[in-house]
Amino acid sequence: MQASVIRTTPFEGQQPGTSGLRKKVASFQQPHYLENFVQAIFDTQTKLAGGSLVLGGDGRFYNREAIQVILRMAAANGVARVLVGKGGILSTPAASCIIRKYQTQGGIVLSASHNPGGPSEDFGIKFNIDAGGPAPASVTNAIYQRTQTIDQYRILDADAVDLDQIGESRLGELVVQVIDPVADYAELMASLFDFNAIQQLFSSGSFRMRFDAMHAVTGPYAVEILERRLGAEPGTVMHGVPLEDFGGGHPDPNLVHAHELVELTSGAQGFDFGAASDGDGDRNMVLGRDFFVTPSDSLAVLAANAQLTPGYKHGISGVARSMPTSQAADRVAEALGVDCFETPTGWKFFGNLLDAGRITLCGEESFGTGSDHVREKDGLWAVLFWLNLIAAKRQSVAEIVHDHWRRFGRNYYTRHDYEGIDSDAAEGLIDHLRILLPSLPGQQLGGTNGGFKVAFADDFAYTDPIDGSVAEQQGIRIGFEGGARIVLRLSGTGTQGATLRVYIEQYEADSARHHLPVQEALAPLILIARELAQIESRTGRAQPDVIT
Ligand code: VG1
Ligand code: CO
Repeated sequence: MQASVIRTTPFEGQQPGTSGLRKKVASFQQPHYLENFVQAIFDTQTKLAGGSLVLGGDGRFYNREAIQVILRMAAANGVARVLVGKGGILSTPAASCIIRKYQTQGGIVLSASHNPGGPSEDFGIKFNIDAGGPAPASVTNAIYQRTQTIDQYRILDADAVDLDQIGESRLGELVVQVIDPVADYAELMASLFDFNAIQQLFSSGSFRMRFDAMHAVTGPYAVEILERRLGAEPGTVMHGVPLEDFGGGHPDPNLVHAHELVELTSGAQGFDFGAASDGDGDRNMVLGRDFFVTPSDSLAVLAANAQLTPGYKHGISGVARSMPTSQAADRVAEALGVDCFETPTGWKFFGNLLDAGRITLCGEESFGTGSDHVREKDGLWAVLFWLNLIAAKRQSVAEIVHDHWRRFGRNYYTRHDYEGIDSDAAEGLIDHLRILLPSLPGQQLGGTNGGFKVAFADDFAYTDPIDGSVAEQQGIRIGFEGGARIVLRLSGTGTQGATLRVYIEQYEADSARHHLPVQEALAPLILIARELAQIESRTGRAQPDVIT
């Protein structure tokens, strides 16, 4: 077997976004496109030569092809060992777990997360560092810089590796170790949560749940953990077989895309608990009977009750949330007397805080919750955390959240997404807001009676408290007296046009007012956001595409 050096030229736009490089499959299928990016990883992450690497993906279309290319390139670039998930499968949190457990020099995860899959849909690749988390900007920038000057890559001439047999084989000097993608992760979960209590909950017969894996990567993980280890009834896991196109669905666990689960948990006969995860297994949605837990509330509830689980019985050192995430967790942190950090969108910003022990839990409004057990958000972990709380408190999901609101107040919260809008129009909208920012503080918006007075308005910038790195222009924040907020930013994970995200939040201390329909409770602020940002005239959209 021989390594070839292939001449190549740079591609435009290989800049990783919020979470890796995501493009249409057709982009990745262009000759040299994937290879250039992978070579840029090997050229800049020099510890990989002679070291080990974790490799796997969410099973979407092009996953297996990409893995074969990366294995041959790893061999030609002097990587000593690659741990690859059987069938090419590794969820994002499992990849993080395995990087940490086996102390590899990093990992490559193939996923476009919640974006649809298939020949005409999306593919993605991201590099995770040796701590197990997504590469920080310093690393992704270096990789991107390299893609702009690359003129050759190295690849071994070899046959495809059998990804479906657990065990070791060789590709030139490289040892390819096909591993069980679930075992290490399941063991970690068993060490954090009270599996006996959850088992009893299932065997009591009075608690029934469904987990919707959305034909994405968590199917095998959920079947092993929920059905085999915890004894949930067979069939608890729906859509449990990973498919290359996710069965034609959109593997995004929210009220729109997981509507089947919403229906199953509705009405008097509905299931007590419903949960779903996304394409790569790092997101979670939690439902009770006739009850939706907003991800922001979920983070706050987990923080307030963490000591009820074995893994967090000593309490939490601190909590962090992404900037657009509601301030519900801030109130819990204050009550617990621990720090609460506000970071830009994207999991990479939690890494330093977790490594430094400054936080134990962290989360994002986008159905992401996690802790210091790995360095990624973790969908199934959040579901197990909720099951542990339900078992420990012997309360329903709705009761747990209502109690929480009574104690801390309720942060009404919604996100409105305008998808696939014209990129120039989207940039123009944000530029217009940037110009408005200095004039906003002190203004009364939404009418003088019952209106909202602007307390601050800025374009969010973050200085990492550990390494001092600065991230600017991370979203428009308009804060009002009393804690209400409007946040607007453009998505960094889409592959077509632009997506405008509008996040709206309002605090309500009075428990007599905790039961309003969310969109109704937030209607005045929603109107303010639409008018201030001139959404309809600039984007041509009268309504958002997705409301969560
Ligand atoms: C979105 C979410 C963000 C999340 C990111 C990756 O990014 O808003 O909170 O970290 O997806 O999640 P954006 O830039 O489109 O708003 V995943 O599950 O796609 O890895
Ligand atoms: Co994801």
